[in-house]
Amino acid sequence: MAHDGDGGKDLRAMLAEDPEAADLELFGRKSYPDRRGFLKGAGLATMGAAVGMTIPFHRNVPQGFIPAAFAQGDVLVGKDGLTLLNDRPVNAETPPEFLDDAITPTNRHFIRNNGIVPDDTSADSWSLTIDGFVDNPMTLSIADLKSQFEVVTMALTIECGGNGRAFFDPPASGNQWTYGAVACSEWTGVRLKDVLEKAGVQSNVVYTAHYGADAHLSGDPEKLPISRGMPIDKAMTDNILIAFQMNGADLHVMNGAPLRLVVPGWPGSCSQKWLKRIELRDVVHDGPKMTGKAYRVPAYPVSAGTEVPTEDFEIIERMPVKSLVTFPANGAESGMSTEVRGHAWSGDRTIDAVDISIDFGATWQKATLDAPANDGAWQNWRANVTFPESGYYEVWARATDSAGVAQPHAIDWNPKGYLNNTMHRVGLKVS
Ligand SMILES: Nc1nc2c(c(=O)[nH]1)N[C@H]1C(S)=C(S)[C@@H](COP(=O)(O)O)O[C@H]1N2
Ligand SMILES: [Mo]
Repeated sequence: MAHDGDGGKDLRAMLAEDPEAADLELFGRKSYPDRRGFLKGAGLATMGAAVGMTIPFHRNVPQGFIPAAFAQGDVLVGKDGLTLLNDRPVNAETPPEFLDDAITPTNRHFIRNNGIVPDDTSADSWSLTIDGFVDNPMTLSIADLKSQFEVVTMALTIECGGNGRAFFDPPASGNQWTYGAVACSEWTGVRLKDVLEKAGVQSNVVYTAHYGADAHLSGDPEKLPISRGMPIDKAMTDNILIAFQMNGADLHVMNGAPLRLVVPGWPGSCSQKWLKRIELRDVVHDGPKMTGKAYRVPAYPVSAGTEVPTEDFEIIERMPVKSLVTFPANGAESGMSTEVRGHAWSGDRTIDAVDISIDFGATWQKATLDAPANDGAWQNWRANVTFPESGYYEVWARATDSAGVAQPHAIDWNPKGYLNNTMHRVGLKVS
């Protein structure tokens, strides 16, 4: 351990040598309750986003340093109440009771990063390139997007393909999302379709390919953390945005500032953040997280734990019918009657009904269901339930979509734990 001349300890040298040991010795466990190692090796933008402002002396920040701001309060400035699942890359989900708003506020929108947030996310110098099989390849600034295309605002649901992975048995590797890798914020931007039409989609195009500015975890500039795409027919639908605002303000840096795709109803991974380039391809895109077992499921039901050959996997397209109870919270105490409420959604479809049970599925009552704010938004629902006597109850919610498909009690297992749309159950202590 390095010491300075008069016997005091040289913080910078200690941190350079062994950040975790230094942090422990200097600040002790009590100063940083659950934050040990948080942001270890994180990029500057992650640090800046975490403390909520730029760090002028960032060049002096030792590798592995934990900003003192993390001693108290939230890990991520501009986010509130999120559960941190991983710090490198940053992944955080929102407990269901914090998703109670009809439109998800930015501070409650989950974060799913595969790589390291880009350092430079300034909107003024940002550019988006449209190329590949197009008649007019284009590079556009955000100002160009605003001036050349109609600007629209839509409420759009983004759900990670792995939401609910925590409940697979045998367990599936990856972030152990429970319920909260889903959100429906209001996004402002231009329609992807309008931009692609201006670029002139050639007749051989079958798929889009999306590229962002985030770096691979390895730091290798040749590697991309994620680059996904979608069939061109999907890309030409009206409710896919290239968004530069979220809930009426700039995007949060963790949610893709200053520019991202928002593709409602399909796995969140289609919604490329820090969007720099869209390429139109004459083959199904094969970027990182398009192939192998990533965002792919066996083409047929398999029993739990089965080894499935990679060639039997297919790309996940629309997300299945699902609902969430956002009030009351699981484990809450309740009076003899209460309002129960939440949201329901189904990729590329609407919700026809949400049914509620307080007797473990023996009987069901219909919830009042709102229409979606627009195509691609989740639907809010509410019901008043009355309990016959005091005791422990579970509120179950089951959504049925416009194709008549209802949420199951249990779903087929798949190797990577995608598409878990089992009914949400909330336990209540009623008296
Ligand atoms: N550039 C880039 N875009 C990305 C990702 C990423 O790691 N890098 N993660 C994707 C995944 S897997 C999901 S679920 C959504 C999550 O969006 P959010 O972090 O704004 O909630 O972003 C997608 N877009
Ligand atoms: Mo995701």
